[in-house]
Amino acid sequence: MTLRSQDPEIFDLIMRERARQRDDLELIASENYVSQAVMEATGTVLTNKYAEGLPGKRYYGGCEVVDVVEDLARTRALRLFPGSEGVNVQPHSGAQANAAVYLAALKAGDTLLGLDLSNGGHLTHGSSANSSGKLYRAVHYRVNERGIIDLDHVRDIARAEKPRIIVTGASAYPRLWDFAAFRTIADEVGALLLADMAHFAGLVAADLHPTPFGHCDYVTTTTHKTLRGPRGGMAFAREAHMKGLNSAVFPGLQGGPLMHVIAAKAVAFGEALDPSFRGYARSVIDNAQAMATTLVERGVTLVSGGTDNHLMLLDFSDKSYSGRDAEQALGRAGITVNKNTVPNEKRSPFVTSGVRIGTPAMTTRGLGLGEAVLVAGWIADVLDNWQDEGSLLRIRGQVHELTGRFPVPGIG
Ligand code: DSN
Repeated sequence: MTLRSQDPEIFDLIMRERARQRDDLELIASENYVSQAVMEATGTVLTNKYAEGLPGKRYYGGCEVVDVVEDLARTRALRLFPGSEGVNVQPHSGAQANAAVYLAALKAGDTLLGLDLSNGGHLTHGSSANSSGKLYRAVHYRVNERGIIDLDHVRDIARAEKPRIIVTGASAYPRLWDFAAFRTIADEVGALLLADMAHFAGLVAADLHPTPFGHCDYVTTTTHKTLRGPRGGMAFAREAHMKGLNSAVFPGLQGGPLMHVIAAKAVAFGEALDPSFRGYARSVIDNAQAMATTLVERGVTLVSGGTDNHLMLLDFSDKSYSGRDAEQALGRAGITVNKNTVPNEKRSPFVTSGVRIGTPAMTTRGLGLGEAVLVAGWIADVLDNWQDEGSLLRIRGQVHELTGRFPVPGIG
């Protein structure tokens, strides 16, 4: 029986979400559109299979096919990131990948040093609300008054706190990471070094962001952001750490791997290995920089003044409207973003003084430099008229006219 006939309620909701993704302009920096092939692999019979363990060492029979699938995913992941030594493709998410690294590398109470959440870091980098901040002693570095990570400040904290692990990577940091410099700091204080490259993994794969491989003991990522695969995670480690990492993923944290998602990861890695992926990643950055330039010209304050990667952080600290107001106004204009805290945030995390904007999804549907400038102008128009319903609806019409000309892969 088809989904439509068996469960029309869920079917209709999926159709509504499909239309939303097609008609609105998706600018959430951590989202993307997967290809038809990735989508297809995700919806297959592989969802029926239990495969606890690793290829060749499973706790279930009938794994001869999924063993090959997982081996392909691992091989392609290692090819995609030169310098990587070993990988586990089973983490269900980036959060699970980070938790696995901590479980493998730390003892309860060990010190973890990561970027502060309100300065662009992630919950799993030691937030008190997350297990990483409850099980371990988390301390944080911050960005400077220009919104940039100051390595002297990181070194000072590392020397004072003697962390067991230093975490690099962020959810809302628009600049590049200097992993070689972090390695020097980690070596000086005897710390392990983790790169959570979830946001910029696709840029690393395209050789457009410094690679963490060769510098970091562990590298984690999601697979669905700039890498443009299915929702999921994976974790890399130096060869010497792989046994511990594998045990941390299973049985440490997870049970059966999601083999349908692992198949889709393999498909996405195959796509990212194609030379055309570099062109996509280049456009992601070019579009972000064109949007940043236009927004600054229109008087919008950007944390750090611009971007080197796929995202920018708009700072409304000195405005009457909040991040939540801006998110809602942009939503009414057909532009989807997320409110975000900014450095030295004065408002609550539910309100915030910022909005994060990213270009991975709009670039996937083919929008280029001309459209990026146009869209940035609309964003500035929305902010200037955030309480004027007529202006928001007028812009919504323009947004939908634009998105109508750029089909979404797999949706049309
Ligand atoms: N929620 C993701 C993001 O939006 O960056 C990180 O987990």
